[in-house]
Amino acid sequence: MDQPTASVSPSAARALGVEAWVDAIAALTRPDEVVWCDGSRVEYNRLTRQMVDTGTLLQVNPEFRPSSFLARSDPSDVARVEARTFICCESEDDAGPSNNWRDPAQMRSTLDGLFAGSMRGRTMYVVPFSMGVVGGRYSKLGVQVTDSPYVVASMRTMTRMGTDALRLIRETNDWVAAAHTVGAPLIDGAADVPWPCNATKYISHFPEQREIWSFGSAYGGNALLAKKSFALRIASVMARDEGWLAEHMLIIRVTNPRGRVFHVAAAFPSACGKTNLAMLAPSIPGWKVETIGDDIAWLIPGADGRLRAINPEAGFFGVAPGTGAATNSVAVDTLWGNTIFTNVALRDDGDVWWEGLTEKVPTGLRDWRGEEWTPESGTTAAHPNSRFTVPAAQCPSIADAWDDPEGVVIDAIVFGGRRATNVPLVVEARSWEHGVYVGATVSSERTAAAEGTLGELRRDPFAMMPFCGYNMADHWSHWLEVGTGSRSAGRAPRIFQVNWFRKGDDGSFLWPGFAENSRVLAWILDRVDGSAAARDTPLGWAPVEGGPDSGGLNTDGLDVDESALFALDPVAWSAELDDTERFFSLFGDRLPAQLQAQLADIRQRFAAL
Ligand code: SAT
Ligand code: MN
Repeated sequence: MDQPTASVSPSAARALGVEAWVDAIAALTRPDEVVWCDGSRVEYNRLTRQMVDTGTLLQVNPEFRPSSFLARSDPSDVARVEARTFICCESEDDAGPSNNWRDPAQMRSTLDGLFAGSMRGRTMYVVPFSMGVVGGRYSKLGVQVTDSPYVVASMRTMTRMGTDALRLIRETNDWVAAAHTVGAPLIDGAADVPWPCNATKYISHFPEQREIWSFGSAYGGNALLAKKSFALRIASVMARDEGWLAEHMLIIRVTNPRGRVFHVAAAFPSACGKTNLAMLAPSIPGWKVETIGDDIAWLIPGADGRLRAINPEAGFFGVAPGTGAATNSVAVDTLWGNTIFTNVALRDDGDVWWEGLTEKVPTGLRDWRGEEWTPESGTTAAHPNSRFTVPAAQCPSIADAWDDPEGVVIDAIVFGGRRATNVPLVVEARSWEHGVYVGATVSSERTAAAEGTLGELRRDPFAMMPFCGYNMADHWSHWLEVGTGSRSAGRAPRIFQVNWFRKGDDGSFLWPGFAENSRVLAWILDRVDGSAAARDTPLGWAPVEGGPDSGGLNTDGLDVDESALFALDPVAWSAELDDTERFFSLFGDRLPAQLQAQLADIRQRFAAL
């Protein structure tokens, strides 16, 4: 290793190029060795073999799934830690009330202390990558350093990583810097553990410097910094500054029975079925859904006023439990090999298993901690936030255009949450402003994707609450500008709200969901196409009653209670709108006046019922 230039801070060294930055991080963290990753298959094979040797990975029986592995995390490191996720911009107001703000200078000094010597006894890997195809017009570059080979292997699946990206990084010196350590130095030859991490965690973002510093975790969004940290938190700030949108959205291509092709972007909070919708196998004849992305969309207004979208990722980091032949057979078929599973259960034949994969629970299971497990154990075999990491290109429903650097033109935007009450199956927003209001008021029951109390109702505007790198109210203003400003030329996509999760009085789901969601998609796209009928409701345009013969929602052959699915209880809604008003008030004078006006308009519509 070259001797680094004395005491140049990594942030200052960045201006001198990636080598200088890497040297400065190495000088701070003092790894035994620095390895520049080339992103090759050979390198991936070497790393995974090495992790099998050290016990970080178990090889899944290759007869069932070639080149696939199981990682068992430390039981304290199983999900994103939102309380330890920080936005460090100069002004606290710019982070807004929905982020944990820290003073950048203070955070840097805390991190300097924590990172000092944090990689001793370990190898520091340098991971150059591109979000979006290398060299693509809308793509962005990044470099992550990490002392976790598990993170390196995962990043190879989730991004375009390696030599081609590095060449552009050197050429342009325009890249996002991401420093990651598990925070577990091996001092004096101390023995390692399969999943090193630290009880102290900091997932820190410096949006103004386009920098990420993550300490103490190796799990998902805490550690795969290209994902939520870069492609959402940092990218949302780049997007604000440059006039585009970085969103927590899946992207699909849908063909209707008449052969017309549409593209849909849809935002749902983590673990609310984005991957399932992205890989939907329609239950109704003549419709076809192809996958472009399952988690993140970068939306860019084109010169023609239309929004184009790319999926900046190269893989899926999907929730395993609940993924089975009946719910998402496309995902099951995607996982035939080249997959890293984390915190799922292991069968005695060496294959993996999780709740919902098969109806019948196999015998001889070990749970996600490696303990013997039976259904009587009183726990789940797979952790509720257990994941698969798999190349997107392996998905049988992947669209040809999924990696088109020009992106696809978006026809409809969908917002959804997990709501047992109040929110109808589907409505169409009356206008772009109303659609932004719909996005801003998404609320959802808490899932296992982040730490916290399951089921608790929380606001999750645009499904971006944990992921917006700046003031959420400014994000709403930015959306208003993108869709109604001069560049949009009145050609912005239509906006819809859906809720697959409404329950009846007996507590059971009112809508079957999964493949049947294609019926809702069909109504949405028939609206875009001009062929579906709708009635005005206080919340927007809802399908007319009377089913497909009247141009309404196709529920043929389904046993569903449409009136319950679309019921609007004025008393419950009055309370919900009061809650929205309280929520809006958190944002003070940053709240765009148009959203306050939408709220007043909806109140009036309920009053007039
Ligand atoms: O852990 S991740 O943030 O990557 C997954 C998620 O919560 O959506
Ligand atoms: Mn997500």
